Amino acid sequence: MGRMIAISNRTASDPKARAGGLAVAVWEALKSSGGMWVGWSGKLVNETPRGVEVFRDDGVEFVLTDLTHNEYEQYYLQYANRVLWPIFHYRVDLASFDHKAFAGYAQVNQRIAQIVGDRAEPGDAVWVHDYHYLLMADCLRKVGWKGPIGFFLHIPFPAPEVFRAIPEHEWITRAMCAYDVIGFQSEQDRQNFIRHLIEDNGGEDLGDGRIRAFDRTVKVAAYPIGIDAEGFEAAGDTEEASIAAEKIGRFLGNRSLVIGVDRMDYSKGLPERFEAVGQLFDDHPELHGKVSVTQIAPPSRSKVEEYRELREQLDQLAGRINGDYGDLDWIPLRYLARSYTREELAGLFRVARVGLVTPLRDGMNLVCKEFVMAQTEEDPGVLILSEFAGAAEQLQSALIVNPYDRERVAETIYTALTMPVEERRERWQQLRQTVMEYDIGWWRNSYLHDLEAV
Ligand code: ADQ
Repeated sequence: MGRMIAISNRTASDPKARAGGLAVAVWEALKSSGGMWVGWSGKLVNETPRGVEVFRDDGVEFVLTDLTHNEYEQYYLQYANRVLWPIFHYRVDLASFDHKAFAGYAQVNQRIAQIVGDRAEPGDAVWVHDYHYLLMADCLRKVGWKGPIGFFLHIPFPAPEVFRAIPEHEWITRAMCAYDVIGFQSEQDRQNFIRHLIEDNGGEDLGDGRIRAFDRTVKVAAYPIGIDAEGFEAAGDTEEASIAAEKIGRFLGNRSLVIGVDRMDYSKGLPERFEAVGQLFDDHPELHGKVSVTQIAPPSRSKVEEYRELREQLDQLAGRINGDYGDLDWIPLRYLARSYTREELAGLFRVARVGLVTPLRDGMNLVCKEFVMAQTEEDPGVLILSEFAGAAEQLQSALIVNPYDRERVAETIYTALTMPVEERRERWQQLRQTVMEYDIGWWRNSYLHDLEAV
């Protein structure tokens, strides 16, 4: 095969952005084929840029374009983040529909497709990432590209009944069928999409993972994304990790640490999690002063109103819980609205007795896999995982919870805190094996194997 061309909203053009798992996976795929990475530069301008910024780094060619303020507003803030993100996470109540925003979204897809079409050569393969570019294959076909195009959706694909709330759903589905391979995080997502193709759009299941719809044949499969498992394990052994562990140790004393780490997003179930923590201290006064819950949640997308409201809600809830249960020498729930490095997180996870990963919906969720890899055999912590995270399909040895069930989540935290070390070890060993086997390299190879077979 020729070069790989990746398209995503943001690229890892900045070497610092290459630390995360996904960026590394895509980077490796591009490097080995002398590939190209196309996306937004992160800069905003007043008029549609005529040119692009092109540079090479370590054999990978970056092709970046600025967005106009208007494009940013319609494509990114409105359509991607206030239509697709909420709907795909089952939050029809938070979606705000707007035909103009869809037009802007389609235009940016088309503009990026033109940039790629001008540069792609026969033999290349295109790999498109995430919900910002659902229409990309159709746009690429319009500019004459005939080679293979794969798509991977990092977030959930909702039940068809929910997806159909999007006014432009038919247009989107038809455009998606221009892809050759569509990858989802979970079996559930794959089934939702197939059901939508068959029940709502007259598609036909060809029985070999391929579906025929809108006069096209598309391979639809689940490729659960993983992490750089060995790398994360090693991050826990660094000095930076020890320093973070020691720092939080000073605050903890001999209390047990329950930790949560999430982007501040309404899909992550943070208010529900805080309520469950309140319930735990209500039900178990014997834990007062003995447990410290720390939630790390850096604000994201703060230009979107729903995210500002979430921030206020969390401030209030944390204040109330600490007011109700705290004491002169004890803060029950600490909530830090900032981010930490991978090494620091690995150090904090290692100290933690319980990892709380309770999203209301999550494509995969990588934090739970990172939590597993940061544990040691001697004294492994317990993972509490939402049944609505894609990762729950793989990590059945975690304590699986319904994040809406406050009382049950509280009881599960109690179970985790009092679990004997033998059971903790047994569960952790199973989890670790899965996270190691289905790591980020497995994900990339299995996806690219299918794309190359097109
Ligand atoms: P996200 O919604 O961003 O990703 P997640 O999978 O948990 O969610 O990945 C977050 C990454 O950011 C993790 O590597 C985590 O360590 C890091 N992170 C989170 N909070 C942090 C903090 N306070 N400080 C530093 N780092 C922090 C989307 C989808 C997911 C899917 C991924 C990958 O929503 O479902 O798993 O893409 O496909």
